[in-house]
Amino acid sequence: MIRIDQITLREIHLPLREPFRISSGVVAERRIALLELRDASGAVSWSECVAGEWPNYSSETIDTAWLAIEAYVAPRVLGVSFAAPGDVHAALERDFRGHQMAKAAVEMGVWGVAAEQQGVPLARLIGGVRERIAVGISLGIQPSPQALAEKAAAAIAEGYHKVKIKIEPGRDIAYVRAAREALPSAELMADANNAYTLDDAATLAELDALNLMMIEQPLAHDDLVRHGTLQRQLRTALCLDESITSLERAQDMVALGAGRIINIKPGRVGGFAASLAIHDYCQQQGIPVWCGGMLESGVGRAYNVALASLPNFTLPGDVSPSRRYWAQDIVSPEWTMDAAGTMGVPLHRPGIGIEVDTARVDALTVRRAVLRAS
Ligand code: OSB
Ligand code: MG
Repeated sequence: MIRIDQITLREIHLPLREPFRISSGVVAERRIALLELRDASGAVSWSECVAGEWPNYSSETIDTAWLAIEAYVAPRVLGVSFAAPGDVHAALERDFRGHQMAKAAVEMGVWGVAAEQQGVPLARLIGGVRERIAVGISLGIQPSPQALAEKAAAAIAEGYHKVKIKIEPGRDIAYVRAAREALPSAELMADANNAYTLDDAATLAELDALNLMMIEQPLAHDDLVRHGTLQRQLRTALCLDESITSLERAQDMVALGAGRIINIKPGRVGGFAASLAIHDYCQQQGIPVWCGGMLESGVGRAYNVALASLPNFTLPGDVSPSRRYWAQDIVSPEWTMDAAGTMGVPLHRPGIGIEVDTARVDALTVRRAVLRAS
């Protein structure tokens, strides 16, 4: 039984070590919404809303999520008794469309609180089986193919198991080819964040020659049908990110042949219950999954690490160590990668496995709201 009686919502500003550029925009400083949830029994956990600064990845932003959490999501959870954290998702979906990232921030926080309350690590609570996860890196669009090849080579030398290359029209084939020539046998993939249409199919087919693990979300965020058309023209597997907003969309991907791999981001699908359902469905269907990232702080990362410990997360995720993003993370210990390119799943303490540096969070906070049951 779990009953959340208080949620403290904060916005912090955290500068990235270097700007991150994708086809639809660039971010240099993250605006991150953090939640601190307290259960009636006194158990406390933190969670993070992964909505971006601008609606270029999905329609949500930190500002829409802030409003949605205050006005619609928190009132459905505060003071309500849930038998299990898995029950929160259905309560948030009933007569309440969209706002997946806002819903996920609260829903995942309830999973974190449940782990605290039950005295188990979050990864164990959700059925994780790995003690360490393989780490990949997502490289933003670089100024030149040469610059990209150098970054990719440095990442592989550091131990990363996979290098994801952001692409857009005009910065695609030459860039990926340069990385492939520098790294003939490395696990490389490309992510277009919706930048292409079927008119670009010939360009995308050129990527087939570069032996990529997959091409992520080349076409529009909500377009499964055309991804199906494109997949039939390519040898390389398509991986869907933006398009998979629920279990049903994962089922549609399979029905339409719109892709062969799914990047699961719990924020994009409304939280852990939906992530677990997609994971289980993909496992039955023989579809490998991996955990995506949204440039999370160490708080959001804790949830991604726990998720990536599930059995069908068989491909390295975009769950990189704290120092890849931040001069200093807001958690202790920071997330680290060993020389073998793996990250430990925290299994020796209950809850999400890290402490939040609250003094630092206070210093970085630009707004704050305390929400209670009415
Ligand atoms: O498409 O996976 C994406 C970051 C922001 C928005 C979209 C994406 C990304 C990443 C970053 O690729 C992955 C990470 O957190 O390291
Ligand atoms: Mg992506």
